[in-house]
Amino acid sequence: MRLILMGPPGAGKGTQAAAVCQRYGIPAVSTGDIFRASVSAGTPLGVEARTYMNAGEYVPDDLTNAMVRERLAQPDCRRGFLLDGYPRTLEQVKELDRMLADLSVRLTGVIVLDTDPDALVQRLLARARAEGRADDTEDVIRRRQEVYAEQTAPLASEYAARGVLVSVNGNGRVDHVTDRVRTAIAQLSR
Ligand code: B4P
Repeated sequence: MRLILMGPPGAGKGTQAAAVCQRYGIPAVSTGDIFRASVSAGTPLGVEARTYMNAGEYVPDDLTNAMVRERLAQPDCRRGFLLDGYPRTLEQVKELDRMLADLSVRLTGVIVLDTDPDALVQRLLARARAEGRADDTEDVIRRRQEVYAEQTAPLASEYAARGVLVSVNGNGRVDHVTDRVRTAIAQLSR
């Protein structure tokens, strides 16, 4: 199983990735989580990524692609993986195509979480109150939504044209969304 989970900030990617990975026994490769861990550890990657993340901008493709290539080469990814938040640009799509070709594997499919825009902001503001993430302030949330619309939303058309995209309703209770994601995975695996 080799899946991509897409959706705007706050759509529930991280939340659903955890449920999928537990159920199917595959690792979640979350570029956001890896960047945050690098920032906390103060690595050179973290120092570079931090400025972009705190402004709501994407980390440059070359850094992000190199990090994912290294992660997908780890032994735990041999049986499959779920990419959470990657690819986010057309350049990342092209590089992921090359990585999969180099590993001689194919993508099972792409799931897009389609969530009401007002709910997205409310979720992220709630997370800001609970966790205090540096990029969950109202201005930065707005910028992240814009960057998603400009740079990432077009990726859905690209994967739809390849016939590997399923859109899932991301509204409502977490467990209800999880049920819909499972149905989508069953559809993609057929
Ligand atoms: P991410 O960590 O991917 O941040 P995100 O888009 O906000 O998604 P996240 O997974 O955290 O939130 P979720 O929707 O699950 O990226 C952060 C930054 O890293 C980016 O802005 C960028 O700078 C950088 N980055 C990452 N990947 C990159 C790439 N490929 N290229 C370049 N830069 C990259 O959940 C949000 C909240 O909603 C949570 O609090 C959750 O509990 C809640 N929630 C989820 N489902 C819900 C539901 N059904 N009902 C109510 N609440 C729900």
